[in-house]
Amino acid sequence: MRQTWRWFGPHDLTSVDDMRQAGVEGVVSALHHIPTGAVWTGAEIAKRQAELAPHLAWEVVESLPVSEDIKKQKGDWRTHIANYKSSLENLADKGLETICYNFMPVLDWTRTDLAYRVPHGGTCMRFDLVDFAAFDIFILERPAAAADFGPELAAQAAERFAEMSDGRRQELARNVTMGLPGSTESMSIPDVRRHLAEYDNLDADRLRSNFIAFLEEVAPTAERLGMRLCCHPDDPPFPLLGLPRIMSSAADYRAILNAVDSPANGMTLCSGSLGARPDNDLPAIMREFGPRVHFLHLRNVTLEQPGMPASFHEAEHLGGGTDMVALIAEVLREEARRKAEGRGDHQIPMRPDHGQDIIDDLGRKGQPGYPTIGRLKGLAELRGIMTALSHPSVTF
Ligand code: DNO
Ligand code: MN
Repeated sequence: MRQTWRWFGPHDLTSVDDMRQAGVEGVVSALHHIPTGAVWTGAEIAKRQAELAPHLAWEVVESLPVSEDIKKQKGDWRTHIANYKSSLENLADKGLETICYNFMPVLDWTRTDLAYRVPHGGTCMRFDLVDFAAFDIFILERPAAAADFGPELAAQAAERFAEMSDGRRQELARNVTMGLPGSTESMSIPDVRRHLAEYDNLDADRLRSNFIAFLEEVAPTAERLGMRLCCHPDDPPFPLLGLPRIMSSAADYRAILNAVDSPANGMTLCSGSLGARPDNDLPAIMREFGPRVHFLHLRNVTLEQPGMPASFHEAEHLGGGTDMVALIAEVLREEARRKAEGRGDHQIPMRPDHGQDIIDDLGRKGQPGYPTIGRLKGLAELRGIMTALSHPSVTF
């Protein structure tokens, strides 16, 4: 596994030296300042590379975002697909081959709390189902929300909302609508309503066929350029706000990877996102999709009640519900197979995904989920497992 780290650019609170001291081998980054749908030029790509040189290199793109127009096949979607291909050409030209993206309508990740206190005194991000229902029913006032949650949850949400201070209501709205890729800005409630209205007649089947149409266009380009596209799962992996979600389970990935059967059409295995659903068996998913797993996000979540959807919080990397040792063992098995086949991409890039805020992270206002010390701890723990399982006395 190649040990990588997400870096948001020169304004990131983690410096290049911090990454080097954490033992990072390669960097995951994106050009967040370029509007979604526009072309990433060679000059802009080279600038980010220069910001890391000479000590580190940009090795994985996360994310090259897919526009809402492409997801809906509306407006400028054809231009956006052509631009996506141009961006791929420009990235390949600069040596970048692994491209992560997601296909979630409107929002990227969704949490109700960005600094939930855990017993050791640190904080983490959390998704509270009752708070989320309160947001949906009483703040967003989405007409179908109460019925979607059912009477019991809707009643709990009403009680919770009545007890909430104005400050907490505002904070909740800000947190839920913050999941824009690479940004710390929230969407306004009217903006969210406008976006949702656009999906009124767009169900999961239609979203899936739009996704396949996108891949049929871009995967051949990526394959020709020797690139690996890898779709990040829905986070959390269940429908929210009445929007369809189509990359939440092994069955979802099976459908998409089979529909466009190219090595360039692959998966970002995010154990934290998929792990928020009890029927996702992460080691089994790694075993099934191994040859098409091009990037790994390793983190863990604790489900707070049985069933799905459920509240959850982001656990320490080796805590939570996913057996990280079993998952890493599957990754190492896959890497050994690739090596035996002589595949050039036998080393899969991994990054410690979100971390808890601990020690000097507390009180620093960085990108939510991306603290320096919390991730450094996660990386160190994951590296320990990788090192132990890669020891010559262990064979696969
Ligand atoms: C959550 C994070 C995501 C991810 C994007 C990729 O698990 O890894 O926010 O960065 O969804 O497109
Ligand atoms: Mn992830």
